[in-house]
Amino acid sequence: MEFDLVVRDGNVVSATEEVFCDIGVRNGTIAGIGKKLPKGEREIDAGGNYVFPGGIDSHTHIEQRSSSGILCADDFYSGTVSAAHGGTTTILSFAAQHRGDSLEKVITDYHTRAKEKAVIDYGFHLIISDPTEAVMEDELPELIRNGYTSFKVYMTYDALRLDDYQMLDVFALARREGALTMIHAENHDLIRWLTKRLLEQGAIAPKFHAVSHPRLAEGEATSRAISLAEFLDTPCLIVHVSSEEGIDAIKRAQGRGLKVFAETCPQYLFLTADDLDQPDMAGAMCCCSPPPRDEASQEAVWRALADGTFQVFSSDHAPYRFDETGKLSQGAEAPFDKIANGVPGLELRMPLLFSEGVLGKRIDLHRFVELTSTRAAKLYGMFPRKGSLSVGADADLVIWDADKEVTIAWENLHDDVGYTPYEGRKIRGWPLTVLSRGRVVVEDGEMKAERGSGQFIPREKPSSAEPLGRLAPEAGLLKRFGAGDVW
Ligand code: DUC
Ligand code: ZN
Ligand code: ZN
Repeated sequence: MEFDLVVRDGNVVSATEEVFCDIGVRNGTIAGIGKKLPKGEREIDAGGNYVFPGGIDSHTHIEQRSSSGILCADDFYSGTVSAAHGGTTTILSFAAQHRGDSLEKVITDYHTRAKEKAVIDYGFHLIISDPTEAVMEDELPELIRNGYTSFKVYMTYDALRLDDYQMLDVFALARREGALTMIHAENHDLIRWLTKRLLEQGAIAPKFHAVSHPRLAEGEATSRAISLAEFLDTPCLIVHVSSEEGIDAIKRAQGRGLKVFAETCPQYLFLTADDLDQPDMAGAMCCCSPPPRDEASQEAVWRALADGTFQVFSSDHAPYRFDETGKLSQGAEAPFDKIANGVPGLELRMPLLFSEGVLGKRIDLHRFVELTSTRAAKLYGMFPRKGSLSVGADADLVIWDADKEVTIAWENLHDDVGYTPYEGRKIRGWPLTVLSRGRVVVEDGEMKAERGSGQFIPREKPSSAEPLGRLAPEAGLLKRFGAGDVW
């Protein structure tokens, strides 16, 4: 038979097209797209439902140990099972360097964690917190060449942050090696200054986390990061943008033609600072950085999703249980600055955006696909293998029931976190069947894939990371004045 599997009669939607047709799969890849394809060894009737490319969640923290030693609640089994139930077929997770770590060891450890457990495909971004000579001269360039073509740096957190000088070093390396730098942009000293004053007056409850990370801290750091990247003529991607201040800085840069990309996440559309104001520390469950803001910020984020300022919508799934292993590791009444930062969301990422974004008429279906899958594949060097409904692409498909009504309840989700910030919210639309490389991973709400059946995806150097060729004017001046290149 020509096909191992035919997904028949789907309303097939890509980032640009919508066609009622069949998709034929052979050896895990898409081998035919058309009407009335010949019978396959296995047939799945899509019944006129949408068929999307499998979701790509390009910002997840799985089985990651934080700099203060707290382990995320999800390992690569529960994390990928949960992702798959929500329509995601590829995750990019962080392999986090803590100071003193060699990158080679970090990567080896994360591979060991993921290999035996993942049920869907995965890749790793590095987190660089210690740009030593060995890291910058040898380890990072080598890893970039081996398929780890993006990394994240932090401008805040004592144990992770890089100063501007180090950021310049990192940007210079990214430019030279063709990697994409992801940036956590918040002004460290503004947060530190405010935190000290809040704690001094006894304002320690979780809600003060939202006060201690002001929007201006995000706006300022975003502008600064963009300036440093522009100076070195290297693209960058600002992660988890939450505020109009951040969005404005990004828009200004994009308006000047710079390659500045940006990501936002469900918590900035569906939560506000008021969700941190709950009795008995419960607000800790919604503490993340940057924090959720207010309704005007939510509107600004929706607008920036619709107008293309954001290219990716990821979960920033950073799962910590509401107990002493996670959120309350520093005690049941710990001050806000000692609460592990992060919220869960990888299973609900696509359903939330579909329900409120597509059905709420804020974005169209193509933008939904672009934001949840296709653009991440392009930005991070996986396209067209991932994020594409084309012959030769991996058969990562989601058959999506647009009418299914769901009342969100953690007990129906598949992560190991113990709560969801979206409990009780009513949404419409949920995946019916999820296929990864032609394998049925989820069917009728049941997990069908084996532990360890997900594959590591080495990534190409992405065109997103190619410099514009616009070095700062001082480069020309330097040449004219007769000195050697310092870039
Ligand atoms: N940054 C992240 O990317 N995730 C969780 C917390 C943080 O600060
Ligand atoms: Zn971050
Ligand atoms: Zn994150």
